[in-house]
Amino acid sequence: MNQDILFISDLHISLEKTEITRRFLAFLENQATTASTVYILGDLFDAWIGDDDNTPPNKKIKTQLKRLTDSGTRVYLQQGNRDFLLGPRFCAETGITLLGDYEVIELNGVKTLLTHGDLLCTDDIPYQTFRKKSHTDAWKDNVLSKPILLRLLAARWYRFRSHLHKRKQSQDIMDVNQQTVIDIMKQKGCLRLIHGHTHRPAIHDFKIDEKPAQRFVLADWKKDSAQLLRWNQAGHQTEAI
Ligand SMILES: [Mn+2]
Repeated sequence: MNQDILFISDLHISLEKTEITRRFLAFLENQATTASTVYILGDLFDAWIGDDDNTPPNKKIKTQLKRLTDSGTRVYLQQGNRDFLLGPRFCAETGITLLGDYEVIELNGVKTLLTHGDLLCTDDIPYQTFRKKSHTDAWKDNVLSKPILLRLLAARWYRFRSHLHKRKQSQDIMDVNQQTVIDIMKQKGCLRLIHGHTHRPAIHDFKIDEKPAQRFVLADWKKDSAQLLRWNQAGHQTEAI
């Protein structure tokens, strides 16, 4: 039995980005079926407006995820800042397991912290303020009670605002805050962190209390490039999809 563990994030699947959807469906049928476990570390979708939205390509993706989990591959998902409304119904329909904002797993005997990454960008104060508000039950209940069409329009508006926000902010503010990274890794007792969100794929080496630590940043998927991070007994490698 293959014990490979695959990590992906930031696919930002949407109706318009047909090539990314195609790549993801191919990934589910190929690499994912030969792995023991797949971790999707957030922003699978460019906008998720509720588990009741079955507009394309959502239904097809749910069906293929279900097929994968039925075949025995475990799939774990963290919410991103774009798809934090992914909930229990989506999990029930696909057989995937939703993880919390911070999850600690063991990879080759090393405690490894998983997170989407937006919580690490603590220099972006307006975003963190919005995040706090939008993660309350009251905010979510209010949004999810609106008709789908209205939510689709609202999502477009948010995406546009987020685009403007990103243009206006300096590059540094949109990246992780190194002190926040160290604080949370110490708090969780981890010397390895894997996250996405920043769209700055890299492996960063640093020290926590004189001990070597590593931060893996997963790549976002684009029309012409997509990546996965593979872990197995031999170690890790980045692969193009
Ligand atoms: Mn993100």
